[in-house]
Amino acid sequence: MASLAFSSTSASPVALRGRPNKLAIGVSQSGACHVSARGSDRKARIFITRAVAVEKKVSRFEDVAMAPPDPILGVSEAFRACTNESKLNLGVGAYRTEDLQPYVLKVVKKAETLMLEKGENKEYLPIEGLVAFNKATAELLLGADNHAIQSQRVATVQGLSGTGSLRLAAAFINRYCPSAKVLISSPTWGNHKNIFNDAGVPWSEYRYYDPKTVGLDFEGMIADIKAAPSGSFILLHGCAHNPTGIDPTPEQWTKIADVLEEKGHTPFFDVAYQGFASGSLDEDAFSVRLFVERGFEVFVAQSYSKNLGLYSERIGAINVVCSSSDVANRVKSQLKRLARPMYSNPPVHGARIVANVVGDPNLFSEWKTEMEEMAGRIKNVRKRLYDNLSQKDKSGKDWSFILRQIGMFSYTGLNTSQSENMTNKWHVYMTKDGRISLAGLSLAKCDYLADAIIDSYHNVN
Ligand code: PLA
Repeated sequence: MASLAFSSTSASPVALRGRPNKLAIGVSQSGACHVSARGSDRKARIFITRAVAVEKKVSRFEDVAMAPPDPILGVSEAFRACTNESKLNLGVGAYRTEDLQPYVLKVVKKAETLMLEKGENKEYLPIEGLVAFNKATAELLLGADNHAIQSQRVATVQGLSGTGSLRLAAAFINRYCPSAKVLISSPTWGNHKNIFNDAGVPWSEYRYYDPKTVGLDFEGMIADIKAAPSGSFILLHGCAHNPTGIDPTPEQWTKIADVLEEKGHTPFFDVAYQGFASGSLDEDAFSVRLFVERGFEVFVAQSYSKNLGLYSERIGAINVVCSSSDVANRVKSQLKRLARPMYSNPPVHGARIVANVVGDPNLFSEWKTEMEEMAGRIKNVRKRLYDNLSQKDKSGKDWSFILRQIGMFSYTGLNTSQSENMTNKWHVYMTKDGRISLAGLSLAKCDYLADAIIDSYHNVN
């Protein structure tokens, strides 16, 4: 007779209820199953069928604790559960129309129609992804005439959007630069820390945001980057810093490059908002192009979630600009080697959309127009929110920092309790760090939001 011991707090015979029951299951050769209890209940013996025994079996994962909700994506779950009519989801950075509806770009629909007409197949992609996409994405980032591209010094591998591309690069750093540390800005997009933690890459923070000026702590940033061990990877947001919406000026980028050069650090750019910050793809690639121009070896993770609205297609790339084509070939081969056991090869649909849009001059120019429209709507909402706040708030507080921030977000300066008040009292769903996504706001809702912010700022500590 085989037997298996396990403990249960679930429904059990009346005699055992309320006690942590130590039970033993026995299965006889006939397939009948009996359960016996230990200690004072030892005599209790119940014959049950095998099926019932399986139902009552306690999980081997009993000690697995409930994970906390994700600080960003968990906000959307809470929003969905809320029944209040005034509710607003300003948590995740996802673009909405003025009617607060999700938006599929017209160029995306056109590209998809073309793909259907061509009758594309669903064969596996190579590990590195769609070749036409990899070419298009590197050119979009660096400019088609960029010397690094022309001399084949860029290793590009299609990734599972921005997050997956960052994760692949982190795995590469862990394997090939095991003693190197990554420096990330304080604050940064919350998932950066998870990505490097899970990849086993040590990280620390450099100063970035100065609450006093609600601006960049440039001196602090430079001092911390200088103090980092030589050869560190410095994670930089290419444009539209998340969550602060504060970017270095071109002069400051030059100074940052000087310090990285001096210290032998490697820049690692996260470009999740190209075209979404200024409305111009080229302008938003300024920082990355500057570092490439200066001869750095550079990591750049790209995402098409925001600028092409391809959130759930999971399309992006990791580019490693290397000092020679030979090194680039080897780096690419190792990125592929890392990708293969993780997810084998990437999905094709989003890659084809990007390749079609970027590769067709008409679609490309239509995309730029639509992107300008999206960036423009966010700018209008930003301005309206500022106007409402300045008109309604009689305390004399200067809200102009909202106008100086760029991209999808505004970092309001509201603390955790104030942010909680926004949600609990006003049904405005947002992250606890005081960040609001202006892409989820309409002109019509700015008035309501301004009331919520003023109340939370002045009446909650
Ligand atoms: N990098 C930064 C700086 C981001 O803000 C985001 C997305 C990503 C990478 C990854 O996006 P992707 O994987 O979809 O390409 N940040 C969002 C969503 C918009 C999120 O948290 O996943 C945000 O609300 O912050």
